[in-house]
Amino acid sequence: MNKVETSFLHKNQFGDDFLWGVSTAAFQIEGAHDTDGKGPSIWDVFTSQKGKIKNGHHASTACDFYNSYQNDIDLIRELNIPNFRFSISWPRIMPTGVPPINQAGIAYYNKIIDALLLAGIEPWITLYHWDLPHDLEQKGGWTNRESVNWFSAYVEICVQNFGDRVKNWMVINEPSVFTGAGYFLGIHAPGKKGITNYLKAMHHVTLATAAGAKIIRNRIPDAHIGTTFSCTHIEPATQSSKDIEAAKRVDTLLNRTFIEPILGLGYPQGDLPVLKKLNAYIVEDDLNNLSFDFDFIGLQCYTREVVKSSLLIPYIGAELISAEKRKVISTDMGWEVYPPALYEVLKKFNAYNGIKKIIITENGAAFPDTLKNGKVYDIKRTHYIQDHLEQILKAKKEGLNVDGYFVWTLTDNFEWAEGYNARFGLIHVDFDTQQRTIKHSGLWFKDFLS
Ligand code: IFM
Repeated sequence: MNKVETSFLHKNQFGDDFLWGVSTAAFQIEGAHDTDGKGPSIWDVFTSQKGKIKNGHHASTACDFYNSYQNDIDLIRELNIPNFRFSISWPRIMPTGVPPINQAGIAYYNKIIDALLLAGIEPWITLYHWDLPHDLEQKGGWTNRESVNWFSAYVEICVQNFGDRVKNWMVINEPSVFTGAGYFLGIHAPGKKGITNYLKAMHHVTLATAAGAKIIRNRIPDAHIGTTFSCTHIEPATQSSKDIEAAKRVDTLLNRTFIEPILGLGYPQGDLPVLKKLNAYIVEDDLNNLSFDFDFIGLQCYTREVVKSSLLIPYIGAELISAEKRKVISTDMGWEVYPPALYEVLKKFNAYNGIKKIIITENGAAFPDTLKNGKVYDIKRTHYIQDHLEQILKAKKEGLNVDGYFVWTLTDNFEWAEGYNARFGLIHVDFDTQQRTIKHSGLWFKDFLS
């Protein structure tokens, strides 16, 4: 008998107030890339460039959530999931990133919010999940300090239009990932490279996070405001002092650099000297404007990283040893399956004084699905979720702060540079027909939440 039948997990073990949900992002699901006045985002442009995305995939249609949202909301209800996280596409409501507003875009998100509320599902909005309007990128995107003002104006429009019904807000999704991959490595949109682009983007995004949160607080007094960070448990490859120091630098970069200024601790320049270069972009009062007292912090953890010292890697002097090299079990993303990482990051972030509440706003896995007789079997994903929930239970039993868990993600979708091959959904999507089939993991989650 496999573990699915023997799992004794039930949502009641996590307490009545624990929040259960599922997370998505506009660009990964909506499609309708130029419908009803939407402007191009940096991802529309990036995906149209040759060689950027595996197999030449693009997201012009994606899961067609733009048209099939009602069907997908019905599926969320069928799965007993009470909270739905989605993001607003900035260029859908402001095609060039700045006014004028595209009223059709506002109307679209109003329809989604109203349909969710009618279905008894609580909407959770992410304001920025990586799809910057292309016109703003032409002006430098996040490397331009003006981006803080552009973003603030966009946040104003969102809260004015949706704040009467939406109380749960997340300002920015995973700043370390989109600045690192998009402005330093050039493997995500907008494809920029280099330390200068990266550090400028880092500072402006952090300022924008605090500025956006303040706007929400001022406009929606009863809002529940958070922002999300990707995080990972870091271990040194050996107990040599070189590897331990290297692991500390990687931990600083991946886990601390974006959250510490928000918590009022400033950038961790002492533990990662390259961050001192940020001082060139920090102007008067910036340090005061970097922090905000969030109601919750969203943590998104998928794996751990094992680190060794390496003189060949500039700025950080460290290298990640891939799961493949370590010959450990991994997902289709090449990420090690290591559930204790979730417990470890909960312990780590609980140690900060300034965090009021922690919600796991993303966790999930890309594994291949087996289709047989109209059913979709994905036992590995089911186990992955169960094993991570067990780590949360362990943390809760030890009294650690953790108040919610959102699965990444509802349907298989466009997984950025990986295209459609990495399937993370609780619901299988046939991308030729757009047919949805609830997977075994979705059925298990439904039962668990019943
Ligand atoms: O698909 C992404 C999501 O957009 C951000 N967090 C990680 C997920 C899996 O890679």
